[in-house]
Amino acid sequence: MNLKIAVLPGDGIGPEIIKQGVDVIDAIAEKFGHKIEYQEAICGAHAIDLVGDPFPDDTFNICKWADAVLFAAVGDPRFDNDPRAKVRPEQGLLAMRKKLGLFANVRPVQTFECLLHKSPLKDEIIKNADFICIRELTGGMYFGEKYQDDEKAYDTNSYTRPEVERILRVAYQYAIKRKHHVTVVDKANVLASSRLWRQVAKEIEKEYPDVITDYMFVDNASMRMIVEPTFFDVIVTENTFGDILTDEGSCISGSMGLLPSASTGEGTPVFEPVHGSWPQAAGKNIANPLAQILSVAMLFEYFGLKDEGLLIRKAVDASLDANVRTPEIQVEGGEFYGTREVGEWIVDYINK
Ligand code: GGG
Repeated sequence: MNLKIAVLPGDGIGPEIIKQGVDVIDAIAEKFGHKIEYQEAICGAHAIDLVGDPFPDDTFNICKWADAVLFAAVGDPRFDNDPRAKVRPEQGLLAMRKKLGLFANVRPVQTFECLLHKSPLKDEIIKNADFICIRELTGGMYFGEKYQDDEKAYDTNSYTRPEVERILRVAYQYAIKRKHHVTVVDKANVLASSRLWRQVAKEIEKEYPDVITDYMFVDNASMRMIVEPTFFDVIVTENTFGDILTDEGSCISGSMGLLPSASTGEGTPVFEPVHGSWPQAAGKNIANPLAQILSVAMLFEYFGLKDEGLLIRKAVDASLDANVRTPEIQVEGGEFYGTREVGEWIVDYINK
């Protein structure tokens, strides 16, 4: 297969982890005979510094040229410390999703047998946890009208029926290929937007009689995820709740550095780790590249290249089993591997 891939490293640890992702793509392409063409583009704080825009038109054009975008992370504390900053790195990520029409963010949460001890949760509770969160990605508070002055600020959580319908259908499509169970997560006891979600979901669920649908307030879902994560199969929820719940999901896997994601919809799909740019770790060769590498597995799987995805997943499992791990998931007394060394180990495994 010929694939054109846009590579967007972004900020912080982004350039280090994406290099490992690209090396894995190259190794897979070599092994399976695919031809990959890359174009690299700027975004986030790096792009603000260079051209004053976190998602410049040139970057958008490269994304449109590509069959897939491999993205790392954006974010820079310089902007966090300036609450009045007119432009923020995260706006680049939101602009990319909006302009490419990527309304569905698929975030799988799974456990790795050998990392169970790394979770703050009890092994027997989490050991078979395996669910996906379908996060609505182009609506809600992140995109609603905003206002801020020194005395007052607001964000608007707005959803339309078509926006809710299409993301619910994505969730059901996943559920029928999995365990036929959808949990709609909302805050319908308080929020009007959630009541619209629930109303639309009650209609859509009738179209999928083979799928069990249940409804859960987000506060309850966040507790249930900790005390009984095996309850879940497919969670579908709005933008903000999905962002927060999936970070919580990293406690089940054992590290934020393990969760990949795929964002799909109308335009070029984007594959990126769930985690952010971890600026404090930038350049130190300590960031876990596995979320980025697993995002590469999702990229190949998206194009129907199952064996390629499977080999990457096998390589990741083997690296963890062999204790080839970055500091945050290493066993006590174990040798730390760097970002680069974990990536190289996985490439060697693929080349074998
Ligand atoms: N790779 C994900 C990333 O860069 N996250 C930083 C961020 O701005 N997250 C907000 C979001 O995903 O909506």
